Parts: sequence; structure tokens; C-alpha cells
Amino acid sequence: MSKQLLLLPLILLVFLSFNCVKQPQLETVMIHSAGIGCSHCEDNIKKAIYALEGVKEVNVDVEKKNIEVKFVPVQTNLQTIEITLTRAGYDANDKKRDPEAYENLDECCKHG
Ligand SMILES: [Cu+2]
Repeated sequence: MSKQLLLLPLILLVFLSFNCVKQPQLETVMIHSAGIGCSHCEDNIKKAIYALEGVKEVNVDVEKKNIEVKFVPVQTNLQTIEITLTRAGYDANDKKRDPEAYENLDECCKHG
């Protein structure tokens, strides 16, 4: 058997194991929350969402009141993230904030 023929399965094996450790495909969602008003809101939101399993990245646009979340789809989903936001005192798309959580926010974060 030639050397080349022996090398082929080895190359295939390396290639396959590379595919196995490949990062899972992330899903990106955009959530609108009218309650975002200052950088303190940004901290609150990041803290709450990063606590969820599978969340890889959270970006808050305070001016546009948008939250971009990147996550592993098998570990969490949009609905879970939205509910987490409402429990932190913030509206999330069409879901209304938890009034009690809102009352517990710092005064600077109560934007009506
Ligand atoms: Cu705030």
C-alpha cells in the first residue's frame, strides 16, 4: 500500500474532528424596549440577559432603544429572553414589563 493511501484516512479523521468542535451556529434577535433610557438601563439589561444559559453576546443601543442578543438556539430562545427582560422591569417587544420589577429599578431608570 502506498504512503499516500495511508494518509487519506488520517486527513479525513482530522477533518471530521474539526467539524465536531466547531462553534454552534448562533441566532441573533433584535428586541425593542421603550423603557431603555440611560447607561444604567444598559447595565441592568446586560446583567439579566447574560445570566441566561446559551447567551453569547448582548448589545444595547440606548438611543434607538434596541437590544441585540446572540445565543445558541438549543439553549435558549427569543421568548425566554423577552420574559427575562420583563422580569427585570423592561418592556420587550409586545410583552409588558413586570410592574413590581419596574418599581424596584433605580429612579434614573424609571422613564414612564
Ligand atoms: Cu436607566
